[in-house]
Amino acid sequence: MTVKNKVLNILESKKGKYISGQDLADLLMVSRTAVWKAINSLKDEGYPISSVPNKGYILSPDSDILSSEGIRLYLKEEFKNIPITFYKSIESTNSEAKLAAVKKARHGTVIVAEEQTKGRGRFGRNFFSPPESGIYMSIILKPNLKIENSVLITTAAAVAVCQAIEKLTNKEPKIKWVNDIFIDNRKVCGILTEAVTDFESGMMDSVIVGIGVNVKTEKEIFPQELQDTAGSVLNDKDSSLRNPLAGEIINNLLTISEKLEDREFLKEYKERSMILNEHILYKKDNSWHEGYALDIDDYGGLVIFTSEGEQTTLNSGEVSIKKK
Ligand code: BT5
Repeated sequence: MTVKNKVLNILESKKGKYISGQDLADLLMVSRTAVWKAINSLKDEGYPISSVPNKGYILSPDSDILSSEGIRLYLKEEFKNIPITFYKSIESTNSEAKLAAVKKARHGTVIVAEEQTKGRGRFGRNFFSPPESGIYMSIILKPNLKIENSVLITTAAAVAVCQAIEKLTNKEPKIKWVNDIFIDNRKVCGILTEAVTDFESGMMDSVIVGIGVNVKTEKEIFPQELQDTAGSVLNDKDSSLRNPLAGEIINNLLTISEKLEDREFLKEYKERSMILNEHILYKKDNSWHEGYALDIDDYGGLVIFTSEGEQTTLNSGEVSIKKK
């Protein structure tokens, strides 16, 4: 870790409290000049750090700058050393993570960005990813599962995000099968799971779980076509939730992924489902059909009772609740 990252680590952990340059230098076993250089470089990057004579340095309590060190602070002890790479701006963290996975990145590797210029949704759609408002990250998992289990990972990630939001806010997120998270009937998070497969064995070599959360995106910022459907976890543009929320999502996902096969999380998924026991519209073979959402099966598939009176299971696709 560079001196700059070490200084940031300490300032983040003491956010809103002073620490003297001498104490920083002693803690890190570097010179005061090295500390001073690191502080200046952090200030240049936009960190709201003030220096007050006789008191030292302080990172503003409102600081909400997303960073690898900021996130790492909130990781559980067993995950503290996962590789986290932060980008100020990137086309897509999932595309970057795919490249890293091919180069044998380890389980738990995280790619996170302040902004995406080509954020991706499913089926070639876009995910709007403006700066200073959301979390856009991809986590590489090595789950040792067959390819047919990939939906299971999306469902696990949805539970991980809901648990994190519930822990850190008073919100009650709901899941719209399979990959969307809603608060107050607005989409606040989308998940895109992509697998790098070993064709010989039929096993997933790596799975890239891409998670985009609108943490405090203001309504006016969303493009016109999303204004009626997209929302944010918080309505407070001054909140400083991004590092803790990202950390908690990673903690939950890595914990759940250790025991994916026991499928414990599916119970939680069902409890938070917006569509179970509802009349729905679902897309199959490129056209919309009516049905009733009965259950989520052991692979994360949606079990539907069709309007023709038959039972069928969807493993991917689109659903919406039928307006009464
Ligand atoms: C998703 O697809 O919702 C998956 C989004 C995954 C984004 C993450 S961010 C980190 C990682 N890197 C990436 O490049 N992607 C992942 P889908 O279910 O297909 O939904 C896409 C649709 O949601 C769009 O067609 C819009 O209608 C809507 N949408 C786009 N941006 C949105 C946003 N920020 N908030 C709410 N809805 C949005």
